[in-house]
Amino acid sequence: MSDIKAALRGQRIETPSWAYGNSGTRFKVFAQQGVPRDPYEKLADAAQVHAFTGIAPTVALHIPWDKVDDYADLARHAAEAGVRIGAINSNVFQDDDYMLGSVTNPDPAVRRKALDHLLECVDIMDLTGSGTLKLWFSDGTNYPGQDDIRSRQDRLAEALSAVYDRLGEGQRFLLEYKLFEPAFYATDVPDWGTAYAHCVKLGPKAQVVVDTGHHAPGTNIEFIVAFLLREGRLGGFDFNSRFYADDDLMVGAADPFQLFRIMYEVVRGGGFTPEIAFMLDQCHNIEPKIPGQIRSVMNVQEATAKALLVDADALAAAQTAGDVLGANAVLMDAYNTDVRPLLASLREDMGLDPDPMKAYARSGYSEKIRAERVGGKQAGWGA
Ligand code: LRH
Ligand code: MN
Repeated sequence: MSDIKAALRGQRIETPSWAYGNSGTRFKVFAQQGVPRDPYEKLADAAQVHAFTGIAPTVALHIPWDKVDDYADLARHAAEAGVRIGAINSNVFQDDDYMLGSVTNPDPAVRRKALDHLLECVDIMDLTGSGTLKLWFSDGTNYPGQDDIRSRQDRLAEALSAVYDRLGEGQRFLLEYKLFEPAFYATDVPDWGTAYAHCVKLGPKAQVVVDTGHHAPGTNIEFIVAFLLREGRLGGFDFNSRFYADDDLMVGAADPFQLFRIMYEVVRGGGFTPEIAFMLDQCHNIEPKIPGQIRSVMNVQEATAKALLVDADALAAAQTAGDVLGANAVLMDAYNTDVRPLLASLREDMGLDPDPMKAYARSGYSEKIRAERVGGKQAGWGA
């Protein structure tokens, strides 16, 4: 058990700055009291999640949502709060010029503008000490014939190559795929295969990020994880959960068994390493945001603990013997194990309160920010 505790103690989960701001759907964004007004306050809230879970020391930024005058100062502020800047997320999906695409747009001037933003994000990596650029493109078309699918792939490859060449020492980019939305006919990076093919063409600094909300219903995501790990091209995860589409709900909330199966393939595939970025990408549209992030980190931790509990030798023996039910039972035994006492004791070993949710509620931080953060413009997606 001590080795499992040691592995769990080394777990690192990255929270997204945008989860602390207001978010919603096209129907409504419900503003919440105490929401941050700037990236500094977002980092302060993220530091709370790390303070109570002990395993969330980095925060992903999204540009321009987290645009500041002095990124080095923002990184210093993060360090003072006990966290670090993680992945830098580009945003070429909210500018009017990108209606027909960003790096795949038929207009070379628009493509240039989009590429300049991606290169600016690498500058921000230099200034904040971030080693990871996360690239998601909303690029796609809504009607057959609207644009040439192959030409758009050529344009995409050209931009990715330019970004790849700009990456410095110790820097990489993670290419994110998504089946649909906002494009409703063809998305230019719709699936893991397309992302993988572009990354392999470029080189080892280009890896694939698996957003658990970006697949067709019924997709076996853990197969994709196992495959990308085997290829050495799994760069990370955007964890969330969904009942229908890209719902961005708390990871593990909709399908904790799927999250367990994914983490089992991570453990089995040797992916439980700092090279893999375990990031959350969620929106707390109606629930309180900091407790929502704490709960999400705990959900990943629980799934990971269960995955680490799988009796690998017994499983291998049953698999080799063709013992279908026996093999399945080994995995289900781990999944059906209540790991909450183990994690509570781990937190005590780490000098933390065994119940982060209750400890945060008792801290009075929510009341403090609701009282202090009056006036100013609350942070959001700025859409
Ligand atoms: C796109 C996405 C991407 C982010 C955005 C916040 O759906 O998953 O990772 O840029 O959400
Ligand atoms: Mn994502």
